[in-house]
Amino acid sequence: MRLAALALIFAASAAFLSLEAQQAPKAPVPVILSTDTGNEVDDQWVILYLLTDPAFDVRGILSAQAPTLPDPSAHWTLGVLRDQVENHMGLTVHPPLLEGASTPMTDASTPQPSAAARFLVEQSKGFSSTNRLTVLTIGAATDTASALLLDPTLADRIRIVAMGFTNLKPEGAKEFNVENDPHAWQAILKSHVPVAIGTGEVCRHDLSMGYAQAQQMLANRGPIGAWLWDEYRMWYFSHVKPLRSTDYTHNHVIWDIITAAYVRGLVTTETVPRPSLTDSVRFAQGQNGATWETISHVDTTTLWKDFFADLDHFTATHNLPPYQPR
Ligand SMILES: [Ca+2]
Repeated sequence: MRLAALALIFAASAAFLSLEAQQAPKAPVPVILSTDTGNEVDDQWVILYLLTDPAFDVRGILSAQAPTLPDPSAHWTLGVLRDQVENHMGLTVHPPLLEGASTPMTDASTPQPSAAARFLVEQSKGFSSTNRLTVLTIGAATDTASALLLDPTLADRIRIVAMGFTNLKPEGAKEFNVENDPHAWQAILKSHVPVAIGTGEVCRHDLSMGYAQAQQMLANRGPIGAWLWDEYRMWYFSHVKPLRSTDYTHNHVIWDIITAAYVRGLVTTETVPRPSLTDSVRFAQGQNGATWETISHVDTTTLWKDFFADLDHFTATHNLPPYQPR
């Protein structure tokens, strides 16, 4: 009897402790973002989320190359990034912004040196395999892969959360971010760095946003809401809506935010065998026993609620410059 009573008391206090642990605010997650912002309209949402939600401790933002941007593309991206952070968000004090390499890797074992890759190696130094720095890759993976090649021990101190690949079928490896530097992904998959991936297929399913929905969600949200809506609207008319048609049923996808949703714990994932990548950008069998984490679902309702609560709080507490269409 006495033992049973003791066990009951122990179980009750353990349950209380675990509840308390769940309710205690979690420490912010240290992250570095690598983005090809300016190329599409979704990277902006990730930059905003990371810089407005106290759950993220942003240590730096790296500008990534993309062949669709003016040359030298990572330099151009850096300018867009600075404009977004300093002019649209009005931040005079912000995490360091670093320029990445403007050209992709030439093979899977030669790094493209850049200030961004060196910064990533340097920033990782206080981290370990039990306390990893999170690297969000939402453009070409050139700088992240180059950092791994510059210092292979980096694989023991970071984890990568990326938006990339169309789906997990062999031919599904082809996708904008991956095709912008397939060698980078060959190097990442070959290394033992932990990788979580959000594919285009899952983004399309869970992060599609219709014209009316975007308009409604971004209305009355101050200069930043006006900016995001303007960017969405311009992209929608140039890339989504068929020309000379009144068909507004097509959606656009806020692809890259899947990586931030992962860090916020708003996704479901599966751990599956980790593939390798061929030179023709197809998945092939990877090393025996190697795995990666694939995102299968995003809790979109909670994600948008959290995103806009952070944005509204930021707008209410900062003296933002009025939105000037550029
Ligand atoms: Ca992107």
